[in-house]
Parts: sequence; structure tokens; C-alpha cells
Amino acid sequence: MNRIDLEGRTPPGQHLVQKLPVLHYGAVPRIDLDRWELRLFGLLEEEVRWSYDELRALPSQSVTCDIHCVTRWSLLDTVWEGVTIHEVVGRLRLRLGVSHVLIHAEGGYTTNLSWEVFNRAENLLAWGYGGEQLSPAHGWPLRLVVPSRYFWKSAKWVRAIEFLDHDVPGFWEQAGYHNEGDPWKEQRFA
Ligand SMILES: Nc1nc2c(c(=O)[nH]1)N[C@H]1C(S)=C(S)[C@@H](COP(=O)(O)O)O[C@H]1N2
Ligand SMILES: [Mo]
Repeated sequence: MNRIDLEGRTPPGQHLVQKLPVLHYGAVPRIDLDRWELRLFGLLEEEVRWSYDELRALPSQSVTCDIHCVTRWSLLDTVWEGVTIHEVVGRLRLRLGVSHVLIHAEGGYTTNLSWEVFNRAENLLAWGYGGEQLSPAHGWPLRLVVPSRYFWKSAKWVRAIEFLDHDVPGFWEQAGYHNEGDPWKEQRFA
């Protein structure tokens, strides 16, 4: 049985599920944490590289949000733990003119966001889900969570964030998915 949506939290064309499905293109990557790093590059005064330990030493926060996949399932009240994008951005020296970011994940998956959508308070680089460590299938060691967009923009296995002064379509955005992907506007396909 689907949960009943009493509060109007299900966007048009979506149905509610009770558990987080596993969905991705390709295989779950094998990751060596000792060699893992998160790279922040592009329009920065200085490129930044954080080891996994450095990342985990940043102040962490828990975010509860609803998520919506373009394949029409939504899950309410998911709980993620990690470092907020605001916390990350506050540690960078951005150059003038940053208008977009491109997220790079393990194995070549990418997704793009405007600066305005990327830099929202609820967005997280997460290492925890549902009170536990993120599982490999859900993006361990680090995934992005952008609740305001269809879930394909919440890249799993994130390795780098590129700061840009123009828009560069990501993997699904090049393949015909909508560039913005706002579930409340049903922006599924271009
Ligand atoms: N690196 C990577 N991230 C990805 C994907 C992918 O194929 N590769 N798929 C996206 C899609 S379409 C969805 S719906 C969600 C699914 O996340 P989940 O498996 O944790 O539910 O991951 C997103 N992030
Ligand atoms: Mo998806």
C-alpha cells in the first residue's frame, strides 16, 4: 500500500513509496577510501582537495526532506546526514561570475545545477542515510542531496564539484532529461 498523501507533498505524476529504491546507471563503484578525495575546482582562487577524514571533520548536519525520482516514485521524510553545501561553499574562495556547477561522480556520471539551486540551505553532501552510514548502493562514501530537484541531480559517489560561469549539461541532461528538473513543475524531459 502506498502512503496516503494528506499534506499535498506528492508532486504531479508521482506516487509514494515506503522505502528508498536503488537506481543508477552502471555498476556500484569499488572505492578505496585511502586514495579517495573530494576535489573542488574551476572558478576558485585556489583549488581544494579534501581527504575523507578532512571531509568528515567538517561540521555535520542532519536534513529531513522528501525526494522525487523522475521514474515517478517519491519518498517522504528521508533523513540524511552530512555537510551542507553552505558549509562547503563557506570554505572556498570563489571567483566572480560563478553561475553554475557541474557535479562529477565516480565512473563519469555528471549532473549540472544553477548556482542558485546548488547553493540552497537544504542541500547536503551526505555520508549517512536513515541514521546509518550510507550504503555503497546509495552512494557511499559521499553523495549529493538536492531535495528541490528530481533525484537524478542528487549524484551518488561524488568526487568533484566544478564551479563554472556557464551551464554544462550533465549525463541525463544531455540524454534528453530536463535541464532544471523541478518536480513541482513536472520538468521531466526537455
Ligand atoms: N553517480 C550516479 N549518481 C546517481 C545516479 C547514477 O546513475 N549515477 N542515478 C540518479 C538517479 S536517476 C536516482 S533516482 C538516484 C537514486 O538514488 P538511490 O539509488 O539512492 O535511490 O540516484 C541518482 N544519482
Ligand atoms: Mo531517477
